[in-house]
Amino acid sequence: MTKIILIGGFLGSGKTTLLGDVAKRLTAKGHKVGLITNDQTADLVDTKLLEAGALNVSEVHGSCFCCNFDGFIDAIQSLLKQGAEIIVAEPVGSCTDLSATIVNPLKKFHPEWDVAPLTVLADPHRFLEVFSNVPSKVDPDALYIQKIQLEEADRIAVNKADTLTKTDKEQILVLLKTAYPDKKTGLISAKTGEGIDAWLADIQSSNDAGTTIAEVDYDKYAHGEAVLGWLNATATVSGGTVDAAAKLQTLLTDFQNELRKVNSEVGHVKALYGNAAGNLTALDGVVDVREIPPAKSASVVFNARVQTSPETLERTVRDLFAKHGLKVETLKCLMPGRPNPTHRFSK
Ligand SMILES: Nc1nc2c(ncn2[C@@H]2O[C@H](COP(=O)(O)OP(=O)(O)O)[C@@H](O)[C@H]2O)c(=O)[nH]1
Ligand SMILES: [Mg+2]
Repeated sequence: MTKIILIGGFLGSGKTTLLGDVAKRLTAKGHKVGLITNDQTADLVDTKLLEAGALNVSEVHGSCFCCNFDGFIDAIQSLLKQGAEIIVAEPVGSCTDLSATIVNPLKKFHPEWDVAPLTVLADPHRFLEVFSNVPSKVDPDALYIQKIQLEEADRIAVNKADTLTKTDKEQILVLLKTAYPDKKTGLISAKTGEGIDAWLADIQSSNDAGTTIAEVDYDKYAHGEAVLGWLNATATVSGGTVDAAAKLQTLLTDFQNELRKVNSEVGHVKALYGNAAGNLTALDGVVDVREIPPAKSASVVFNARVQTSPETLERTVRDLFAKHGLKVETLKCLMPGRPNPTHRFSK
């Protein structure tokens, strides 16, 4: 039976990293895996990054899975036609209410598929912003989205365990057990593989998908998304992409410094630059740049989700690109619209 695995979680929590890791683990066991990425608009870093890892990826763009359920189904069916047996999908990081709008509709309308429990990832720092007194620059309604994501999850995995001390881990495990005594929760690292085999074995053999439907205040949800400016751009590099990793590090650090001047919290900034990939997942976070298999073109792909207006974000990115010798090829900047799901199950 075709297996559908959904991995949700807020921007920057590690979904794409986990998709890549899971695909490799399942492929090594002889399974044919198809991945689905999702975004409000085209030119998605996640898709190109996963493709660079030689994985089979289908992208749903223009709308999130919940508001374009049929587009999601089309993507699944196209991967199945190509022989996929297990589909792993990553919804947009600012989306929630997935149990009501995707998991339960999938179970009802496609009983021929086996839907795995909905896993929601959380970045440990963001998790502590939601559950302890760690101060946060994130808009309260965006924090509300993260809370609902966790509430509706069948499994919660606090990711990036490799960055945590023993004391941090203990604190997070206690908070998880206190807030969600009835859920299976734990710590994983998509980077080192810690906890992944056990989690994967569990969701592959369980049939409790979509058990919880959260009560969602769509006004708060819509506002939590609307505080984020959303920009996807591609560019060419006038000086070529020699020393790509160093150039990307400078580009992202400059961008971080510009955002610091106006104190705009970062949801996720991600970029591909030649054979380098880079991420920034918080305004005060560390720019993470690494080498990847050489990209097919020398283009730069740049995606930013930042707590600011689309106009300010676009101006800042255009100035940044000009300063770094990048010529814009495509650029789309928007504020996510009010979510209007294709289906919503109330129980
Ligand atoms: N240290 C560490 N970093 C991680 C881990 N998983 C993801 N990341 C990093 O977190 C950033 C965001 O990851 P990504 O998978 O793109 O997040 P997404 O927005 O949820 O898809 C990237 O810099 C990743 O390298 C992890 O387990 N440990
Ligand atoms: Mg992603």
